[in-house]
Amino acid sequence: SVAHVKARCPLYPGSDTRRFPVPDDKVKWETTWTDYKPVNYTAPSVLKNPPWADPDIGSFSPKFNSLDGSVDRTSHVGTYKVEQGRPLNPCGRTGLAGRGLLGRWGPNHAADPIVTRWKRDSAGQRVLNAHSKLPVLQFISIKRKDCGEWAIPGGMVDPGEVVTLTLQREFSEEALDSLKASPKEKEKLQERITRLFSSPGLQVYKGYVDDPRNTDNSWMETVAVNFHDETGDSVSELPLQAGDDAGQVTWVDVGSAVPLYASHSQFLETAARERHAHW
Ligand code: RP5
Ligand code: MG
Ligand code: MG
Repeated sequence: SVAHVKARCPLYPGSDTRRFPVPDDKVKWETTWTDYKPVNYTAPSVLKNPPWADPDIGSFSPKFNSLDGSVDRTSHVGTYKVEQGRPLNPCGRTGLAGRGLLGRWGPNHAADPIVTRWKRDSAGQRVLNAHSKLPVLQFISIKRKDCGEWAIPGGMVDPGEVVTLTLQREFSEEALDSLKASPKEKEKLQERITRLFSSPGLQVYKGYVDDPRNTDNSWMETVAVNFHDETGDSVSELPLQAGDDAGQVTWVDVGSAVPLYASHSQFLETAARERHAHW
């Protein structure tokens, strides 16, 4: 796997904790580094013992690298090492030990729904990029409340939840604000969602996410799936409304010029290339 960069951001998100600086050539655990002294940090919100978080290690000894009750502690990238009872980040050092803002020791599983359509002009013709001459894709993007960055409306897989359901649920919560809808509105939203997610979609990524919240012992992994509406008729009618961890929601042109949260640009690049779209 590629060396993470955002997982080494100097200031840990949502805190005033600074990571122990890790240079590129010291990221790999295989590189001996006797002076490595990562800062230990687990956010107060995690230590409060919410239902989505593990207890602190000590009396708690989860089954790593396996299904642990309904919690999936297997990694998409293979078997990870466990040292002194703590799982080791498969991408190497981050300068921070503990869990930071993440609830699970080891992999924290997420799913990322990428809903796309072609960008069209007022006459309904597909818009081509002036340089690449390739048609431009647009995806439904949310502005994350935690960091203000634009992102795919993804979220965590609940224990026992199948990823196909996480994709639909997170899209509904963050891009359609389904949590605040009335029972009647919920029913209508559910109908649209079922239609939109009725195709299997195109899996564009499965693996480690270079997320700024990652630590030496906790990290994000995801499955990113592209649901594309060729005519755009159906997705263009979706009642976009930001909800949950999203502050805004809108259609965003797909391309290398737009900076996105964590490794999300990488997922969109794959989707664009697979669909012969501009990147
Ligand atoms: C990223 O964090 C994943 O790619 C996914 O988009 C997101 C899940 O975390 P929350 O949105 O629930 O914070 O690593
Ligand atoms: Mg969410
Ligand atoms: Mg989310």
